[in-house]
Amino acid sequence: MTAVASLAEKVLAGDTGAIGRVLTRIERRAPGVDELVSELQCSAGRAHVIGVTGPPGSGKSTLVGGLTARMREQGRTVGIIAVDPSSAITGGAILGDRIRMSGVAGDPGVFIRSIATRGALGGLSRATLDSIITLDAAGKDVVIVETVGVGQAEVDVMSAAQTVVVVSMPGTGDDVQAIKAGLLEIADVHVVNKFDHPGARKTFAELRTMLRSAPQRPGAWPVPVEKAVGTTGEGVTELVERFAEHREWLVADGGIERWQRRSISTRIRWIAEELVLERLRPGHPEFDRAVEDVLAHRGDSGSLARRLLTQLGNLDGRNPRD
Ligand SMILES: Nc1nc2c(ncn2[C@@H]2O[C@H](COP(=O)(O)OP(=O)(O)O)[C@@H](O)[C@H]2O)c(=O)[nH]1
Ligand SMILES: [Mg+2]
Repeated sequence: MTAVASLAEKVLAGDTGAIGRVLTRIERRAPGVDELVSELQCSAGRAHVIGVTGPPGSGKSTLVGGLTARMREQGRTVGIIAVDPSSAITGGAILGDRIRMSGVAGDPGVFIRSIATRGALGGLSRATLDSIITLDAAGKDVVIVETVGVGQAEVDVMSAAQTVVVVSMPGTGDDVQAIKAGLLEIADVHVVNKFDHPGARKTFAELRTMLRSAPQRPGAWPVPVEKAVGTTGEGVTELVERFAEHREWLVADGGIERWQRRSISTRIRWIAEELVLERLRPGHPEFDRAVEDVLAHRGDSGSLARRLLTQLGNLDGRNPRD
């Protein structure tokens, strides 16, 4: 058995050490990781993938801790991915999250991992999706992805979720922050956290008004607005119920299958793009030949680009640098 096959097998058996090793390979984009995740993807597709986003400090991590505890009471296993690209700069943010989630940290039915991949365009989304696939294949019943809803890269990460939860907190100004950040459109469930704070009712009412005034497509999921106090666990049971309802709605509406199609096509595109880009660059013999041909007027850039793609059609998996 190859090393990749045995590592995949261990993940499928739910081996915590193996899951950790695969997630590290994903984050580092280690050689062979695409094959590994592709193999795991064949056994994925069971987990409910829940994305939790919202402004920094709104209580996402605190809520994720509470939600996880509730799901554990229901006997479900949980994988948590905390996506935090800023932590590479700020340092301790992730550790703080871990401590806040520590109520569930020692539980073998809970796997927590932070991702701080920055670097390449789409690197964050890719590491997130591959990590979700790994935890799903490892048999986690629920995979929760937490990411701060500030930049486009973080919002993009949410496309890997089946149910998107947007956490708001009582505003300091007039606006609900979620609206400013463009999170309104992607929410399947809204929650106004810190309901122990004055001003929470106002935020709640604003959000509800906003949602009611948005045009509703017939048969669409009616996006609920919930209240919570992350620090006491108030509202967590209701949130978990809404997630289950949304999942049921997705199943009936064909949404899970659409999600699977989307994840598969996204990965095919990423891998194909990478295979192509690896070969379409100076130093690759066919590429250099095309450049010389254009220079010597033996063709134009467009036709030679097409010729290169045809040549790439005979991909045999060989690395051109070998
Ligand atoms: N008063 C109050 N504080 C909360 C509540 N939920 C979270 N917090 C606090 O808000 C701060 C930020 O919480 P955290 O979960 O790290 O937010 P995140 O950045 O969205 O993950 C922490 O000090 C929490 O203890 C809540 O419902 N009420
Ligand atoms: Mg957090």
